Amino acid sequence: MIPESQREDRATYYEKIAFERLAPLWESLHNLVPRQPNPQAQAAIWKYAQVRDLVMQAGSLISAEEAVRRVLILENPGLPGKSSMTPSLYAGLQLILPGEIAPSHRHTQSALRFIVEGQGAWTAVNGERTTMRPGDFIITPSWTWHDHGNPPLEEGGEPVVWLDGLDIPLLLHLDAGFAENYPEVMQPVKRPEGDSFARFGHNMMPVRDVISDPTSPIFSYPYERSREALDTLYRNGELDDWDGVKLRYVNPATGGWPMPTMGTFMQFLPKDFKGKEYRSTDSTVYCVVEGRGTAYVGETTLRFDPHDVFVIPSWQPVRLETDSEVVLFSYSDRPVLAALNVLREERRG
Ligand code: 1HN
Repeated sequence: MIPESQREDRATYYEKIAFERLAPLWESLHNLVPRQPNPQAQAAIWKYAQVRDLVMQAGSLISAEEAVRRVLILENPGLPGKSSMTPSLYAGLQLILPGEIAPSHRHTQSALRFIVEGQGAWTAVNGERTTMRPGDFIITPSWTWHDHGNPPLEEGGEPVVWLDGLDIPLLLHLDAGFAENYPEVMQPVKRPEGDSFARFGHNMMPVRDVISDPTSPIFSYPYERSREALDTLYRNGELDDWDGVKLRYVNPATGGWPMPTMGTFMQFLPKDFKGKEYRSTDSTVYCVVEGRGTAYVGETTLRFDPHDVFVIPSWQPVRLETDSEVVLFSYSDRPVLAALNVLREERRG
């Protein structure tokens, strides 16, 4: 132990140097350079059965147009007031009602939409609309105009809820956020629905296209396709002891991630799966598409049902178990960690 007199000398010294905007590294070295990640973010789950009514209630409190985006932020209990799920990722549940339009804008933050409930709403990106169905994964690339809409009740519109995933905390940290509103409520539609999928969605692409954009030219990855791939692989005998059958979504033009800052995944776990333990330095947000099970995250047990959202912070040991066949969508900051060469993964035998 340090003698009292020395402690006082040091405290006086720290006050003195603070006037010169100096601080002693030796007091914070262990926190600044931890032996391993020590996340403030906690493993946590949002039960859809508990939040669904609250999301729907927002629908009668404020219009999509007034709200700009009618979203309930999912805030990690370990990061209060930060509007963050993890230090790099944001998550929210967005509601759009029949007949509504969420006005067009653009920002440097990349966004993904994962459709949770309802169908028939559309999102427009780069002059093309895509129709939303449950389980679809949709991209809004950085700095692209985007607006969302839902056909009126008379045309069969129904409330649609999706999970928004954005790299908001990362861009905030980097002070790299820009945003602007489109002069009209909606951007003009310039290409028919399905145009980008026809160009890039069939293991082919336009013959003379040169790809310079890091974000995928496909902006909707329909659930039907992803589900069929997982199903076929499982029937062919594919089953990893940790992940079950897990695929990552790709940018078809590069083979890389769909977006520079977020990786996305879809996995299938059979009934009574008892996954082995793993951990990774990417922080992952999961959305349950089908089935029931449990994620054991360190000391925390997360029981999940369809449409629940849960988060696994960096380097937390996790095991997945199931009561039924399960399909999980997830997104993480893996491309960022990989680009910085600090992606670590440990799969325990
Ligand atoms: C945004 O533009 C959307 O376009 C959703 O749907 C959530 C959260 C923060 C900032 C922009 C959207 C957002 C957002």
